[in-house]
Amino acid sequence: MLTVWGRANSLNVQAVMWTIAELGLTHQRHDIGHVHGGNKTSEYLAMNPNGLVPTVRDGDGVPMWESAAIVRYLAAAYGDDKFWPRDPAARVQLDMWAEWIKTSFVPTFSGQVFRPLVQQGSTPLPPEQLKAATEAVKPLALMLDRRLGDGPYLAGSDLSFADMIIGNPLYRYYTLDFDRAATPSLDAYYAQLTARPHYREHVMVSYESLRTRP
Ligand SMILES: N[C@@H](CCC(=O)N[C@@H](CS)C(=O)NCC(=O)O)C(=O)O
Repeated sequence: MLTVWGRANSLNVQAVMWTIAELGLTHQRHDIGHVHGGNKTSEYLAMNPNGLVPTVRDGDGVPMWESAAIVRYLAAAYGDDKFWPRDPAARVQLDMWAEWIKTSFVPTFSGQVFRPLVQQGSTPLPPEQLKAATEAVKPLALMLDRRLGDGPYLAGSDLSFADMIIGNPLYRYYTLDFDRAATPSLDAYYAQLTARPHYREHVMVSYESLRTRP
């Protein structure tokens, strides 16, 4: 039994929950973080010194944090060879894109576009700031679009751990109202993900409550 600490509307919790669901693993989740609080208590910090969500425990194992590391753990522990290629040379071709989305796409999109827009409150973002931010996202979306090609998934016909990390921010990317690059392959990839029941349940989660700071 897996125990997950983290609220359902956290991007990083969603990657873990989607993975758990795709792998069909038994779990329980506790709402922690943002309006729920609970992530700065000494008990929580003893599990996750970052004080962020998610934190996961597999049975009575040592707690894990950092969502992408948790996704990789779950994939390696419970996924088949398609979900987690055992061949390091095959796996790195997927993993480099998973790493890239966490370290390039998400900081640019979430940091410069999503969070400023969602948290702008009654003071709209200056148009020139928004324009510069959206222009910064476009080459990254185009890069992913070129890599995806015919898909339907990053690895081709089979869903893998890398899709858990790459597909995860796309719900916010596609539902936020802002100027996106024309990316037919990325659009088709997102459409494919939205047809998956577990993606719909765990990733397509409203972010309306994030408009209010706790
Ligand atoms: N790199 C970490 C980032 C974790 C993170 O920033 N979590 C956010 C939610 S997405 C958080 O805990 N925010 C504070 C809160 O929810 O109270 C990961 O991928 O797990």
